[in-house]
Amino acid sequence: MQKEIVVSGIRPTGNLHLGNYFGAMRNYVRMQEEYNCYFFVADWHSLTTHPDTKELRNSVLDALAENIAAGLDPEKVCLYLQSSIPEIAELYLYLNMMAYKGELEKTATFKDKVRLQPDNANAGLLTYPVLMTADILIHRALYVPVGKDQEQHLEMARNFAQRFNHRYGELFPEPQAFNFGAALIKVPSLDGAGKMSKSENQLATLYLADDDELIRKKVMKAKTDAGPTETNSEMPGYIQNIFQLMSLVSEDSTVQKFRDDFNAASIRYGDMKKALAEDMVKFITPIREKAQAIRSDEAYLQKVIKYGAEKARESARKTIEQTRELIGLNYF
Ligand code: AQP
Repeated sequence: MQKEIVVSGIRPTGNLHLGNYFGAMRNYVRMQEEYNCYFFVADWHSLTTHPDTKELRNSVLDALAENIAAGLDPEKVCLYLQSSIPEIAELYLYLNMMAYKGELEKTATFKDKVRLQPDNANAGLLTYPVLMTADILIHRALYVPVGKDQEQHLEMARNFAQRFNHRYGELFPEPQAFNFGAALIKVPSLDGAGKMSKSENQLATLYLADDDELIRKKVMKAKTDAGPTETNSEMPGYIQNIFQLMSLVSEDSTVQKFRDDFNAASIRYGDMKKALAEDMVKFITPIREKAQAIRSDEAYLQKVIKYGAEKARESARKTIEQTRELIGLNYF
């Protein structure tokens, strides 16, 4: 039986963090045996917000190393760079003819980014969901393992796929966000405001490259309060976040102990944060150390990039040929 096709990407805009790990990378690793997986580093996408490319090469290699350290096997999945596949840019061009200014302007991430960079509201930022659709459709993927922040983009990708199929003929499946049937994940930042992110909220984000002391420092600074004064109180959002983070890396019994303490109004947040910090250190340290070792072998990473580009282009070429055929751009 043919394996179902999966695509997902990560922007090389900084060090990868726990949000990237639990929203995306963990599923990449879980899917690599059962699915036909294409995972990429989205270097074109990073240019929409990071026009200065001095750090780009480093960030691309870091992202590759961190993904491999997290368990991705470049022999099992196709691991490549977005800019290695010119066919994606061609598909992006066709899809742009089916994307309307009004719907793009309404996209939440576009509005957010324009607020953050009012002097650089470029067309690439506006058409980000179109390029993301091209990334997915170029391999005709059905599943896209992503975090909750990408839900709206996936809905747009389905719309664009439908429009293409309707206008030129059936070619693309309608891609679905994927988390093994569970709700998509949003890993909250430690200050209780928003999600962990590569370039915003850095002191409230735990990066896979953070050293043990920095992890402890960040966790101990997480927002708490004096604790509940009555049993079975309602839990404030920022405390729920700490429980959510704990449930990602700690034993169930540890989470339950602090939940019981909270309900008994006897919780000591200092103790809870100390336990969380130690479990975070235990979780992040092996990934960080492995990533450092892989990152120091540039020759190996170059090989991964080259091998990935060859495999990804083979699949992309087939899609572009059929796309041109359906549109009527087949002159010889
Ligand atoms: N906090 C998060 N929780 C769950 N999933 C998350 N993802 C990102 N943050 C969280 C998922 O990681 C994948 C890669 O997304 P990205 O490259 O867009 O990551 P980012 O950290 O949000 O980085 P940006 O957009 O590059 O952020 P800034 O603006 O900080 O520079 C996706 O599957 C995403 O869902």
